[in-house]
Amino acid sequence: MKTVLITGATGDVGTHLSRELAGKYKLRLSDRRPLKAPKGQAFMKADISKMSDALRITKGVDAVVHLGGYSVEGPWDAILKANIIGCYNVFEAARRNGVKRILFPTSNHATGFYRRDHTIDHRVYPRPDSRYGVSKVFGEALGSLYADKYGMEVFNMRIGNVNEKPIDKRRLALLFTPRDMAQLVQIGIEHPGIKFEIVYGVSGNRRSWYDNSNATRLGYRPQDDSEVFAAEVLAREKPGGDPIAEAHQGGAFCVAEDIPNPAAPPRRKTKKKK
Ligand code: 15L
Repeated sequence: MKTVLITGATGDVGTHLSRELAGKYKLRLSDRRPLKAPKGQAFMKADISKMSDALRITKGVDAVVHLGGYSVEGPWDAILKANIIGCYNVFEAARRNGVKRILFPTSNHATGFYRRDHTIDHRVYPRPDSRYGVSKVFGEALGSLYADKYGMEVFNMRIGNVNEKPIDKRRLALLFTPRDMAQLVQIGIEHPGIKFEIVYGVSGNRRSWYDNSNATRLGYRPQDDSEVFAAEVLAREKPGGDPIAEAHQGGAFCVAEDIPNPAAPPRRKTKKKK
C-alpha cells in the first residue's frame, strides 16, 4: 500500500480527503495545528515554512498531496510565508527525499479573471484574481520547473469549491464533492506516466465554465452534478452584487482585499469597557 502525505490535513478539504482516502493508502497527515489522527493514520506536526520540517514530513512517502497553505485572499506576508516559501519547501524537500509524485491543489482563482461566459480549458494563460491566485500560479510554475528539470511527476488540480452542496450561484459551476475529489486525487496518485498535468477539480456540473477534457482523458468520471441543487440555490440568490465580481469566474476574489480565512483561530472576545 502506498504511503501518501497530506499537508494541511486539519483544513476542511484535508478533512474530507483523509476521510475519503482512509483504507486506500497509508496516510501521513501533517499540519501546523494539532490533529488526533484516526486509527491507522499517522500525524506529524510541521510548519512548512521551515525547510527542516518539510524535509521531515516528506521522508519515505510515495506521493504528496500538498494542501497546506493560506487558502483565500489575504495579507501578502501570510501568503508569502505559506504559499510561496512553504510551497517551495515542499517541492524541494520532496525532490531531496526522492519523492517523485506531487499533487498540487491549485485553485479556480489562478484563472479567476476569465469571464463567466467564457469556457476555458487547461491550456489557457493564467489570469489570477488575487494575491492568493498569484501564489497558486507560482505553485503551478514551480511544478512545471520541477517536472522539466528534475523529472518529478506533477498533477495540478485547479480546485473549485469542495462541498457536498453548492452554497451559491457561483459555486454551481465550481462544486467539487468529496467523492469526486477522492476519485481525481486517486487518478493523480495512480495514473502511470504523469509528467505535468493541469486539470480542473470540479464535479460534472452542467453549469461549469471549464472544458475539463484533460481530466476526462486521464479517466476522471465525476459522479455528481450541482444541477440537482440549482433551483434551491437560485431561489436563495439575492439580485445585484458587484458587477465585476458577478461577471468573472473568481467572484468576490476579483474585488476583495481580504476574504474571511476559514483556518483562522476564533477571535477572542474582549470585554466591553463600562
Ligand atoms: C479557493 O481556492 C479557496 O481555497 C476556498 O476556500 C474557496 O474560497 C474556493 O476557492 C471558492 O472559490 O469557492
